[in-house]
Amino acid sequence: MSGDKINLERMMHRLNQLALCSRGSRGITRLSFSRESECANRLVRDWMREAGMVVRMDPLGNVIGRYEGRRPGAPAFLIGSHLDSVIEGGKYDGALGVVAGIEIVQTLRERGLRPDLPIEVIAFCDEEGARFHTTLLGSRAMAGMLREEDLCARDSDGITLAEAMRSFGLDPSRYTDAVRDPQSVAGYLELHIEQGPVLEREDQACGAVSGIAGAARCRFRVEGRASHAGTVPMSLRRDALAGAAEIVLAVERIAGRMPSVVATVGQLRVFPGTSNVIPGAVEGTLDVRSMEDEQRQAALKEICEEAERISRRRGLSFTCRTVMEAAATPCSARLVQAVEEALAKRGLKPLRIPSGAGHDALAMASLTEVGMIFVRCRNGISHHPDEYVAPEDVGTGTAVLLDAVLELTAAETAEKFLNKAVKGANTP
Ligand code: HGY
Ligand code: MN
Ligand code: MN
Repeated sequence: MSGDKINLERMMHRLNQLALCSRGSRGITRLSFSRESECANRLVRDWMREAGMVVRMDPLGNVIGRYEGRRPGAPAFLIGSHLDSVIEGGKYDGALGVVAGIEIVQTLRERGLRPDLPIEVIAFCDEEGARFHTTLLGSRAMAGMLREEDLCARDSDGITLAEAMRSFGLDPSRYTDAVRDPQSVAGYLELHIEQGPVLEREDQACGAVSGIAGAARCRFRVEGRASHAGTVPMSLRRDALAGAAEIVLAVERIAGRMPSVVATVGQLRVFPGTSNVIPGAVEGTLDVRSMEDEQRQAALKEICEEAERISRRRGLSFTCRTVMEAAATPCSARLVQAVEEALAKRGLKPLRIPSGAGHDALAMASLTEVGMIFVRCRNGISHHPDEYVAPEDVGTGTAVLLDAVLELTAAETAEKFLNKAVKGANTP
């Protein structure tokens, strides 16, 4: 069996159907626990069933399809990605990995093939964190890293994650039931667009991911004093937005001095936010990443110290809270090798690319061995309506995924998993 047998036309049609599950008219906006995400979940559930999988939704809202293997009770090999998007993002980020996972199982089924290990395809509910700023929600829950306090995160309308989950028919108090037993899984492989320029520069459709950058996501608040915009002299103001603006420039300056670090203030909310009131408070998000954990931690420390200095000088207060932190994570040598063998099978170079972007694989690495396959995307553009992947690259990436999964779920390469008695795991 070779990866050439996938049905590319079906995949492109499904990617276009998923793209319709979006709010607004510019790019893709499909936030977690929204009408748009329910629309996507429904499609994915139907496709998983069509592919011969038994489908369930876990307590966090991850949609999981299972295709039994020939060895009953053997740990499952996991593939998948996320269904949520950023605001006005692209139609391939996350969705491509879910559609590709379903496609390879459907291809196996249509050819009457059953691997030794069972395969599970996972459509994670919230990787981006675009709504609650709590990224990797679904995968962190599965890996046992979600904390009760995460359920109290609020979106821009003040709705908590727990309330959003309840409105979706989920019981947030059962979040710990989403945790998987490490004994019940045999690895996780995610296909994802590169969201960067390397594959284009190397003129190659796809490559193996060597590791994923560590990240810290923070929320900060700058507090001053709201006052009349017409009567307070400039020298007597405690303008929270002017202070926040100086802090944003300090973030850019500090990260700019540290080659392996990137830092972004992606969101600023001004209070009370009317044109004739001096801003009394500003709330913002801070995203700091690096392949070097010490560099990331040093950058965050220096940013906060500089923000406090700026605030003191301006008679403001500055507070900052880390809402999510993940260490830089290497991919498993076993999975990288399987991907490189699959690349070589197609005459592709064994390219290894570090991922500056975060992925569910970052959280899943706390549960099991992880690997990723990157697919070329035009000009490296992502998190933007212009995100684009050529259909032939979708086909090549999915074929590489199928070949790698066939290798990783076969008895001779998975024997260390096959004779592992699955100790009461919650194998669904
Ligand atoms: O933010 C990221 O790196 C990913 O797209 N969630
Ligand atoms: Mn993504
Ligand atoms: Mn993304």
